[in-house]
Amino acid sequence: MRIDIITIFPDYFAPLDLSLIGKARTSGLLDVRLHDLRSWTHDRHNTVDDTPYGGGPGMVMKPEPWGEALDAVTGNAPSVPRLILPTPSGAPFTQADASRLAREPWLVFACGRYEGIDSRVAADAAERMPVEEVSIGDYVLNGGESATLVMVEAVSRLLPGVLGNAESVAQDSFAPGAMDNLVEGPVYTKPAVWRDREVPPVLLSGDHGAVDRWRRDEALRKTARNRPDLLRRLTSEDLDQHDRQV
Ligand code: 6GU
Repeated sequence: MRIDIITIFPDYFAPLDLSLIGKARTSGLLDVRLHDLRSWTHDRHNTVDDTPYGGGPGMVMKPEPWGEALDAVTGNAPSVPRLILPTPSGAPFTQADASRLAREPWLVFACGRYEGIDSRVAADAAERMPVEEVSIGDYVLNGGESATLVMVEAVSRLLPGVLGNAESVAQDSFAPGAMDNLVEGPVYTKPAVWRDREVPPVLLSGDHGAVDRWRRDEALRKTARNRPDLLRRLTSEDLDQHDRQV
């Protein structure tokens, strides 16, 4: 997969050299290209923002550098990328979006700062490519950079060959399938006793059926405690007779 990121802070993406994403890049599974928006400015001060029409606080990103940047990154290519615009006013980014985007060959992230990018940039780009405005949650960040890091990580860990253990993807909280709409319960490793605290004995029993049952119960309990919104979404078909008693 190819991912282009356009930003005024290319250094923000240094973490993409690390860990599994860094390895995916060196092995060629992931081709990340960073672009400094200011290289498409033409004035002495490399201006990327201006005051908002209609008044109000803050600054808005000017359309011209964005138009040139997107032309340069996406033009003259044999294919068309999907353009992602991170913004707190976007549609919520979910695990389903991560797996959908992981099936795309080419994504471009346009990181806005200040009060956002002049709206004509998205309208103009949409004439040539699919465009999505996406938010990573109900809080406000200073710009799209950290949101882009989050989305690049959520997407790239789903690419075939990026994770060591494909099983762990299927088991994740929010993974489609087995434990649908439940978060993962608690996990334990050695030693069996630590600071007088024992690992739940069922996990040492060797009874795989009992372990599965216990894990589902704990996932239900944790979902009820931390994510009552998810629990309310469970249908009666999602729940078995045993679940109803938990
Ligand atoms: Cl994608 N961008 C910004 N600036 N703030 C956000 C966000 C994105 N998602 C949640 N808050």
